[in-house]
Amino acid sequence: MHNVFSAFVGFCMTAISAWQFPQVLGFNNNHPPWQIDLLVNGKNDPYGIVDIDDFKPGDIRIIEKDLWVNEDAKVFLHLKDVHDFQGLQTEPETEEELSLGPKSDIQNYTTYDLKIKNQIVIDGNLNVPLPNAVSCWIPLGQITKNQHIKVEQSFHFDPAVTNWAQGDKAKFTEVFLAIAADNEMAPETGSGLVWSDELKRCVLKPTPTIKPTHTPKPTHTPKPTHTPKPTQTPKPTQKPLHWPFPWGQR
Ligand SMILES: [Ca+2]
Ligand SMILES: [Ca+2]
Repeated sequence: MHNVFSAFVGFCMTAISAWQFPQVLGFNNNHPPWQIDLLVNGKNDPYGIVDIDDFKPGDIRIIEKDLWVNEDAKVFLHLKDVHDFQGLQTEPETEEELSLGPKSDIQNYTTYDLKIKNQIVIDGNLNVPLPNAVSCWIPLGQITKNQHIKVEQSFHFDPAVTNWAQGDKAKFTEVFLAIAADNEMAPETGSGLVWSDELKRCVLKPTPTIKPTHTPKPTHTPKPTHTPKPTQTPKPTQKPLHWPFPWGQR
């Protein structure tokens, strides 16, 4: 009855630039009721799903997982908590890091792509840096109950990486989430990042546009009451003057 699974996946490069994926896996038992039961590689406790080694710079490493849900579901993937380590220090690495300074951020030299049921979620041609796929829920789409669905993650390590990366390691946690297919919620990680379907990477959540508050219409100004025209003062009748004037007016 577990529907969230966390996989602790690690990279490491050996002294001969080979990569390995040691991992510590765990899962979350205490899930909200709106989540759907999800199995990853057939297990509620998928310890040891990923185990990859000999991953050379320039290599493409593909990791497949099988998902299964007991109800039609929308599935999301969250990669989080990326950390890098120096691991084994080789002599050429130590020499190069004398000028570079300590450096082990191999995740910044790794691009990531993702497919589910052979449908592309993150296209490899986009060369999305792995850190840009971290800290948001990546929607994987809807899957049908009681079917085995293949998820394929690819990691591409920069072929131009030099000695500084020898023996270096990076690790991150991954979490799958399944919710009911008719659930319209968009899960958030709390990191402030959300998935951009346009850019195919995690981006800062846009600040919601605040609608201006409604400006009330001015209250109706009553028309002035009809002011009666002043009554017309009749012009005094003028006595017409007639020619010839009466003698008495000359
Ligand atoms: Ca290093
Ligand atoms: Ca190292």
